[in-house]
Amino acid sequence: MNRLRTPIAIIGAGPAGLLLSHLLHQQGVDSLVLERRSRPYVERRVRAGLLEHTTVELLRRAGLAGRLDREALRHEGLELRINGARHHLPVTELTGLSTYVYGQQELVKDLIQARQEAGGRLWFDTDDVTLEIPDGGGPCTVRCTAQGQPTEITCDFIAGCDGFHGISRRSMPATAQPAFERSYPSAWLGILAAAPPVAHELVYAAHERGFALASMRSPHVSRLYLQIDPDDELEQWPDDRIWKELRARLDVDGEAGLTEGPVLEKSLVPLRSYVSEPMQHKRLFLAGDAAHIVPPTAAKGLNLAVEDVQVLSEAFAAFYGSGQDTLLEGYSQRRLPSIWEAEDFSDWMAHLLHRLPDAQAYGARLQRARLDALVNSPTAARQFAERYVGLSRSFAGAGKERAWQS
Ligand code: RFL
Ligand code: PHB
Repeated sequence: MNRLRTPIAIIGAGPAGLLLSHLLHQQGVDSLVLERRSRPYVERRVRAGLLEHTTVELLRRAGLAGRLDREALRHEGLELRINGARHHLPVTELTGLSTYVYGQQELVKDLIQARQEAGGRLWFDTDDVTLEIPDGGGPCTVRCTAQGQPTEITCDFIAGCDGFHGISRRSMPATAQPAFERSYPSAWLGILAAAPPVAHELVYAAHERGFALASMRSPHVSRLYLQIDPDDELEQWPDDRIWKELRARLDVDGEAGLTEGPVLEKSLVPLRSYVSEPMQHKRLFLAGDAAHIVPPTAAKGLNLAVEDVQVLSEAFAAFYGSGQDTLLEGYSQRRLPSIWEAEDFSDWMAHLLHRLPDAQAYGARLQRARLDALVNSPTAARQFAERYVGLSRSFAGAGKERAWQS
């Protein structure tokens, strides 16, 4: 049995775990990152693409935006296509802030490189992780198989950054972790294709056949999504069916602006919302998708993960700097108002744009009223833009007293 000690064991080398370890290092706190998958696997995993201004600013301040600043695409607006009619939303004009398109796997590559250059400890291919968090306080234990060897790590704290299906949240007793969740009667089929983007901005299409999103990763690579039935399997969606359906949903006057190309990757994503509240159990702290999930429609998950680890790294640094645990104990309370604002906007945007199971129902009429307001009311457009760029999260009430109690 190998035995070692680290101040903080971080479970998961996704954006949350890697960035946390980088920010801790910059504040003089050591950590060890344990990742179940191989390095090539995490560097190739295609997921998010849209980063908020605040996320990019944080990456710049952390010295992580060199390649991002050269390669990311800066966007000032988006296009809505509602049953074949175009509507432009000038997001930057309405908020003063831009959004950026930069693939999550590119960010993960940048983070891994930065950690390795700084001599950070990242253990890939680490299996059988189990956590022991003593009830009475005191050090935690992480057991795992690392490089084929049974290994025991003693640490002051564990940061659970292992995503929605990870071990960390499941290591909390059910009583310590009331969960709030919602599922949706849809899934997303996503493809990455070697084809130029549909437009220079993102196109969100609310069509009677279902939602479609035309995003991108570069001027030569498109990222495209279709709302599909949650029970559908990938085999039911050969490439020609996907292109045909995208064409139908993105169509404006017989023209979708779509160029077909080889499909490089194809995946299914169930839509769900989930919040673990609180995000802490004794010396275990959850961050990113391990703590909360949103439907990807509003592009919030990665941005929330970045905010979580910024707050958590400051709290750990305060603990190691002055022995104060006030910020650590306040972590959930500080994060939850922003998280709930993003949960609300993501849920609202999912309901706004996805085809509902019964197109004749009351909910479908509400959807139509909301789309009318968004297109016709400058106030509604401004509010949407503020929520889309994440500005509204800064008003979400962290650290403020509630006038009412629930
Ligand atoms: P991740 O990325 O899931 O990383 C968790 C890591 O933990 C590892 N792991 C374990 N390691 C050790 N032991 C175990 N037992 C382990 N179990 C798991 C995993 O292998 C993995 O490496 O979580 P993290 O770091 O919290 O990052 C969250 C983001 O990945 C997620 O929120 C975003 O991808 C969400 N998202 C989007 N967010 C945005 O802000 N903007 C977007 O444009 C956006 N688009 C999207 C998205 C998510 C999507 N899908 C696939 C759900 C588009 C899609 C289609
Ligand atoms: C993406 O490019 O993956 C993406 C962009 C915008 C969204 C969701 C996903 O709202």
